[in-house]
Formats: sequence, structure tokens, C-alpha cells
Amino acid sequence: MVEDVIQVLLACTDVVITTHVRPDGDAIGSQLALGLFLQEQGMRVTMINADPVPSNLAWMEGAEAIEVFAGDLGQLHRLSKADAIIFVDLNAAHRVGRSLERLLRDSPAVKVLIDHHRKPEQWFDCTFVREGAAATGMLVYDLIRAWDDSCLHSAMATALYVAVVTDTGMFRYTTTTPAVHSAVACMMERGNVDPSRVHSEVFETRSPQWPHLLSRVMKTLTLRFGGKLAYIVITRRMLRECAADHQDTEGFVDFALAVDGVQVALVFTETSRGVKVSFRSKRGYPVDAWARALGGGGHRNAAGAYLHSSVDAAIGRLLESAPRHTGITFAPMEDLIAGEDVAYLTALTSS
Ligand SMILES: [Mn+2]
Repeated sequence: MVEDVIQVLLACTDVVITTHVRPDGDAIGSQLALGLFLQEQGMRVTMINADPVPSNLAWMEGAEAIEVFAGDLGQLHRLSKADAIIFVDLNAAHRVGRSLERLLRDSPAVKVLIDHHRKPEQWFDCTFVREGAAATGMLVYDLIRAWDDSCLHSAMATALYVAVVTDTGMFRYTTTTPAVHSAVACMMERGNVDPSRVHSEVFETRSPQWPHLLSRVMKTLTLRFGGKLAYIVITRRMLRECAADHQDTEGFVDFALAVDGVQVALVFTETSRGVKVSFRSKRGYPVDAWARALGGGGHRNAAGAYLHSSVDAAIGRLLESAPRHTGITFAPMEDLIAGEDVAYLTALTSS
């Protein structure tokens, strides 16, 4: 509950705030807004992550104070002095990254979780979790308003706005409720948010490599199950040959999900150790249980998992398990269905 978190934090003077690897707008926006707020409450705040702030978020006021964990003595000293470690926008220890996971989990500090993902791990000491909330930024907003309503200033409000605008896909996803718009109205009134600047900084700062990678990746777009499932593949070779990096792949899944009739879109991203599978779906086709069955997790309509296998094996495994975990059913006579799917269907119906 928000009151529990406030009570715990009121007793603290040194806090650490961290978020997940490859941080997105909600991760950085929530971390920054909370960090700025707790500093105003007189606390010493360390904001530290395994990965750097992505370039499209680095413009936010205060973001320069967010550190990348390097394991140096100064950082270790501050981590060891913390009364509380606050985890935002994640629900599992491994999401903070290998370099920080053990260190933070084994710390004697109070572990506080502020998050909106489903089924958080149970080792946190104090939690403020609302599964299905539009963004962790919405929870940080509620915490700030419950704690000290007068405090919401411009930099804080902009960080919260970034959190909400990114995690709602610019107010498009089903999580975009009237309460979200009310909160955003308040952020704009109190905090002097500039939506046009936010949009251009966050969404219109693509690298010159981006269109080349996009065209390569979209050539892999494949429809299955009568066009209800779409997938795309991003290999390390594509990234190398386009001189692109993972940040350039942000939003590719939206193109696959935008195809008429597609209910579930998958992205297979090759990494040095296996394949990251990103799941996105339309309403009525939950994918979080599917991701969890593969050792991952996430939200109803946006989730992820990691497979230690080749890309081909990962695609095979996902296509094989799709009917069990989604509302997708076979349409064998449709010409969009591939030979291997027909073979699988035949095996299924004859057994
Ligand atoms: Mn989030």
C-alpha cells in the first residue's frame, strides 16, 4: 500500500532507487520523479542502474544524476549505507541486471517495490503494486500526491508525463483510463509539461541507421494461424550490417501488430546467449501467462521471455505453443497457414 511505503521511507535518510535493464520511459521517468521528490524531502538519493539512460530520455532535467553501476568504491559505499532500496518498474530480481542483482537483494536495507507488472516476486519488504496500472509513473504520482501534494514541480511532472506517455503508447493502450487523463491533466497544470517537446525528444530522435534496420527487419514479417499471429526476427547480423543497436528496434513490434487481423505479435531478437521473445497482443488475447510458461513475465498485452536456443528453435517452440496459451485457433484451410502448421494440426486432430 502507498501508506506503508510512505511510513517506511519517512524513517530513511539514504535511499537507492533502481530500475530494470534496458530502461524505458516508464523506468527512467518513475525513477527520476521519485528521486527528485525524495531529495526535496531532504534525503540523500542515489539513482543507479545496470544500463545507461537511453539517449532519447537523457534530456530530462535531473537525468544526468542517474548513474550506471560500475562497481567502484564510491558506489559500493553509498549502496552499503542505504536505509532503503527502491525498485521501480520491475517485479523480479534478475530484471535489475546481473551486476546489481546479488548486491541489492542481499543488502540489509529495506527493499521497497513500486510496480505495475503482474505476479511480483515475494522477497520485497514493502510493496506498492497495482497490477494493470498504465505505468509505474502513475503509482509514483499517487505516492507524491499522498505524501506532499504541494511538491509536484516541473522536472518531476515532466518525468511522470514521460513515464505515462511511453507506457500507454501515447495514450492508446487499454490501460488509458479517465484516471490516467486526470493525472496527466494535473501534471500539466502543476508541472508546466510541454507535450510537443516531450514527443519530439522521446519519439522523433531516431538514428540514421533506424530506417535501414526497419526495412531489413520488416522483410521477415511472417503471418501464421490465418493471419492472427505475426512475427518478426531481429538478428545480430542485421544489427551489425546496419550499424544499428537495440535502441533502434524500439517500436518495431507495433508495425506487426498493426496489420489488420493480427491479434498477437512476436519479436524474436537474437542475442549472444539466446533469443529474447517479446509478446504484444490486442485486447482479448492475453500473452502474460504464455510468457510466464517460458520463464518470463509481464503485462496482459505486453510481455517478454528469454530462451537459450537458436532463433529457429525459438520460433518453432512459440508457434507450437501458441494455441495452448492464446485465444488463437487453427484455420487449416486458409492459404496463409504454412505447411508445418498444417502438419502439426493434422497430428493434433488425429491423436
Ligand atoms: Mn512500466
